[in-house]
Amino acid sequence: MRMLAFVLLTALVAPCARAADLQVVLHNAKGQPVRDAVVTYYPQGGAGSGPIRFDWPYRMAQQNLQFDPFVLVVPAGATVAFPNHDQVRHQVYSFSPAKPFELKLYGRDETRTIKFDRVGVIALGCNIHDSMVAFIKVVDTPFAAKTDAQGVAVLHGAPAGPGALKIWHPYMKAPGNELSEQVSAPQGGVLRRVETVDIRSPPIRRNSY
Ligand SMILES: [Cu+2]
Repeated sequence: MRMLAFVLLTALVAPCARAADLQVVLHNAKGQPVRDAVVTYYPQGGAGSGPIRFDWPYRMAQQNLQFDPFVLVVPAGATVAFPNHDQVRHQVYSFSPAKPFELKLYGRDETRTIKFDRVGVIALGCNIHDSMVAFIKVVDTPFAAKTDAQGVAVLHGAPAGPGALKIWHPYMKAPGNELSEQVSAPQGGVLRRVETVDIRSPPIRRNSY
């Protein structure tokens, strides 16, 4: 009888389609954590409709002659701000097919915005400072996160069932700088993947000014 009560209780608190968290832990062959990788998840049954929103700012600042952050994830259709916090002027551009653009020179405490409609990777540079490099990853799934300094990314609320888990890093040795694998999100709880990835050293760029 007690067993039956337990089973009934479990059935009550566990609705049939609970969402799971997907946790990805990335390191390189030396065991060092890999940060700034973008982890996305595409449930086979679709991710639902409606606008995608992330809880971090859609902002690519210029500070201390660098872009900040190094990698920014935004949903397709997002408008990204490019504030300049430096004393000097920057001229931000991209040749990437997903959104080629060039902002005119602009100075301290000024900002510009650009809308990114197409899914893809936008490599950013500055015409004045060759060492400034950053990437915007435009995605079409609500399940997206960046690995932190410990190499960890967590995607919350993935629906139970199969789907494609993708891991992208601008310097990953893989076709399109991306790995993809089929996983199955459990009914609740956490699916944890520990992955070893091969990351190239970034190209050395020096400022020519
Ligand atoms: Cu610059």
